[in-house]
Amino acid sequence: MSTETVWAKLQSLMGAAIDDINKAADSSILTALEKKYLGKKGEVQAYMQHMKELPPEERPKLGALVNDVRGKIESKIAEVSKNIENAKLVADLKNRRLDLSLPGRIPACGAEHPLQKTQREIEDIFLSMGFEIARGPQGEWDYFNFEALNFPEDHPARDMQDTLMLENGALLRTHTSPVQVRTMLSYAPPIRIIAPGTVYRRDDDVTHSPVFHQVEGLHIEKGLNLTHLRGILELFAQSLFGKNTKIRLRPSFFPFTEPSVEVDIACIFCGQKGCRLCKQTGWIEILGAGMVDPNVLKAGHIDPEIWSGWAFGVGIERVAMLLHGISDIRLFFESDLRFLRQFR
Ligand code: FA5
Repeated sequence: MSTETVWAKLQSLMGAAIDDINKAADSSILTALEKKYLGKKGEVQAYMQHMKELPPEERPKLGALVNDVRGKIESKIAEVSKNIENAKLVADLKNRRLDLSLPGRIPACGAEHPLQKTQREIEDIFLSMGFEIARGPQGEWDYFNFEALNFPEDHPARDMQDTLMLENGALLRTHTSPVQVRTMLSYAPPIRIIAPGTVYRRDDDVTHSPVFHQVEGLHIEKGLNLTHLRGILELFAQSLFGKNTKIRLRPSFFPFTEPSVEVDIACIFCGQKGCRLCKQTGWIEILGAGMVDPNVLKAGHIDPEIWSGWAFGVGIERVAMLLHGISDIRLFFESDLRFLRQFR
């Protein structure tokens, strides 16, 4: 056979192969055709046997021809195979009667707990004023929770905080104030910290929980006085409750501050006209505060002749209840999704 004859035959073989492939209805037919034409013993390969009949200079041409035909058949098979796959997919989708207009499935997604959110908001306000975050243990020594804070042993002031005792002079801290002394003992003044955390008391009603959360604030510097405390707390109240929020300081008593104050905000519910939530007074108490008692500075190894300080302690639940108009503290701890979802 001459090269021309082989070429002509290969052309017609390719035509036949392409016709067959175009007609293939499924992938098993395609596989059979691939074997028939391109397999080791297939029809295209068979032409290589004519190689020895050709003069040596013609042989590379035959090789190239066979490869060319093989390549064209291969790409035709690939093309038809893809078409068959697509047609199958379309048929599948039709058979499944997939309704693309149905709403998708929304995956269950958690959200920040309202107390966590309120804590973070309080932290952000003080962090933006240059305060740092300090922490202390929840299981605390009597010394840090009471004695170093100027509550003498057996003093009636201890009754203000009904305490859950552990063993060997340890207890569950009743407030975050022990972090004041721990911080003073660890860092030299000036000090400017807030200490958020969980605290415990033997308390249980709609506004009091046995487990609750406070944020302590402590600022120690030279020459501080009550007006500095007032300025910072006013900024704090305005950042949380709105920029026109007014505050007032009322005399109070804590063993670890002198003077001590309770801080009220003008009622955010009635605009001071008087309502159930402010008990018709126009004011709502939000926190306790005062100038750090010299005895507490001494317990923290800080000289009260040189340094002075102010401190405050705010209940996170109380703030969250005010911000969201919640009247029962227990809602925060019941993990009822109908309640929690409202804070997403
Ligand atoms: C104290 O705990 C002081 N350590 C605060 C303080 C710090 C004063 C620094 C001065 C200087 P008090 O017992 O008032 O104070 O508690 C502070 C806040 O914690 C209260 O205003 C209230 O919002 C919250 N609180 C107290 N007991 C409970 C409770 N059982 N459940 C929820 N919140 C509570």
